[in-house]
Amino acid sequence: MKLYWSDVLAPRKTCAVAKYLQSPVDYSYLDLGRGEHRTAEYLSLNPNGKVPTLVDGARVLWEADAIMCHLAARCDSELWPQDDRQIDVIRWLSWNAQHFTAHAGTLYFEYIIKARFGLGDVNQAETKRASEEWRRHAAILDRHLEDRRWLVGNGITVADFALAVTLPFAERAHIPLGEFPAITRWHQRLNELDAWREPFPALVLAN
Ligand SMILES: N[C@@H](CCC(=O)N[C@@H](CS)C(=O)NCC(=O)O)C(=O)O
Repeated sequence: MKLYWSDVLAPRKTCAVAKYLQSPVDYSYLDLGRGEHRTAEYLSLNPNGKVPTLVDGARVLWEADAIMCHLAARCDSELWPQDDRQIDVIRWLSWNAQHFTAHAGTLYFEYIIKARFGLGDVNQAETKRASEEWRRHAAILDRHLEDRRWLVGNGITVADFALAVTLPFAERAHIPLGEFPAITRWHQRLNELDAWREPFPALVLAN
């Protein structure tokens, strides 16, 4: 399997899952600043021109959540459960994409990505709206996690990797994580995993 990645948000969760599962993956780094995700060759794999992309034999997969599920299914991991829990995992992945990480992602883009790639000033109206929306959804997650270790069932799943993806950047992205004690505890639990703290292959340091 070959995983095209870069050291940004969506690939982070796929790299974390690949490392956690010790998946047999060859990593291929794309330098977004140099437009390596917009070459004709890469666009033939991922017409969105986004990272990550996974190539597994004849199968080409884009969308980080689908890639995480595929990696887990490949080794029959409970990260992608095969029973009733699967519906709950899908529920949280969907909620996350539409709400929780959508709003945190706006903050990550405004405060981190814009500065990194020289894309202009922070849009204050956008960050105000995103912070309010994030807080509203974080309150729902915080209640859910009050008496749970992980999002679904008793074990970690791809949903935990997906929902937490912006939280390592909370301070720099002005995400008000500290207001939500149960989310903070849950993220500390994830931080106990090497794969979560340091998901990217060493290659990134060489680039
Ligand atoms: N829904 C996609 C989002 C992928 C995505 O937006 N990737 C960003 C990095 S986090 C990217 O490739 N940005 C480069 C660009 O848009 O030019 C997924 O989950 O894989």
